[in-house]
Amino acid sequence: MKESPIETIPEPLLAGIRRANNLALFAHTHPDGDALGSLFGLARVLRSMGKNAVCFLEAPVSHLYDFLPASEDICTDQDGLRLFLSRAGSDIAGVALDCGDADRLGAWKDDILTIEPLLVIDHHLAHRAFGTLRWVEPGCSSTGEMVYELVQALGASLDYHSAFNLYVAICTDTGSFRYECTRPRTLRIAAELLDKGVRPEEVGKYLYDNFTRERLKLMELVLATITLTADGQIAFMHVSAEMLRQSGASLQDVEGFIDFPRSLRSVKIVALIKEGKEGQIAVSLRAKGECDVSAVARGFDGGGHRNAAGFRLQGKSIDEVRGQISEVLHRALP
Ligand SMILES: [Mn+2]
Repeated sequence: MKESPIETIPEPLLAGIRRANNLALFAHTHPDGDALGSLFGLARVLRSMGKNAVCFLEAPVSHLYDFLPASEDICTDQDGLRLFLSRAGSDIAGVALDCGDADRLGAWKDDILTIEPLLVIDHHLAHRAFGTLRWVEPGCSSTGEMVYELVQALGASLDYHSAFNLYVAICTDTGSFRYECTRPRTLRIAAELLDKGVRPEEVGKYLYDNFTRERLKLMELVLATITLTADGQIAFMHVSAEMLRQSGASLQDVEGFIDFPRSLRSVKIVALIKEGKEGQIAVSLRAKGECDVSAVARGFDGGGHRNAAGFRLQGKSIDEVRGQISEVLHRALP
């Protein structure tokens, strides 16, 4: 792959952004730092180009990310989206960021898929095509990195707040520049963002020293569930609805907990089983090195990257899910 993928951005995708005066921006459901940072960063840039850019989110921004210099133009209501679409008429482009497939668009998927053109910008290896025009770059660490390249290609300028958002996006998806997706280009882009005034220690403070007491309590309960199998190579961990109730924390607070079992020296694969609403179980998988958990996730109709993937199941208990995936994970070991 070339140092910068800038020349691989499809020209019609750039033209679609340049042409439209109204831009409806979307990220994946339960957005993480990459999704939100990319969304807010791009929205600011588009507005600096004189465009009417609105970020549509089906839920308010998680308290884990409420420090992001978000745009004033966030809409969290579906009628607002429909009104925006009807007012914009044909002078519109939709942009879906960090979404590996159409289902990840969430509850408003059907409305979003009517937008023409719908431009898709994503870096998931297991990307399943949707939308009108796609720019998918699995070699990029994060969608934040891609948005940076996009801004260059558009000839637009990044202000401090956009740079801050993109830096958070890249930090989140690279595990603060530790994962193998971190390339020389990733660090060069990070350096450009520091030149815009971003301070790594400030971002670090918000990302890592930002716990509530409820979140720490939940962490205590969740870490106590860690079990190891296959000579310590596979770690299971879970979070139940009861733990959420007991701690007063929310499912959003679980983000990042999976890194603790992953940090065990012997561990090659981690499975975090989360009990959600209405009998839904979400499974997050992490792997080190050559283990490919995206293949495992695809087997359960999920997706992701080689070392970070996930899927959902319905109507099963935590124990049943652990039993069901245990053998598949053993087979994914090197
Ligand atoms: Mn991402």
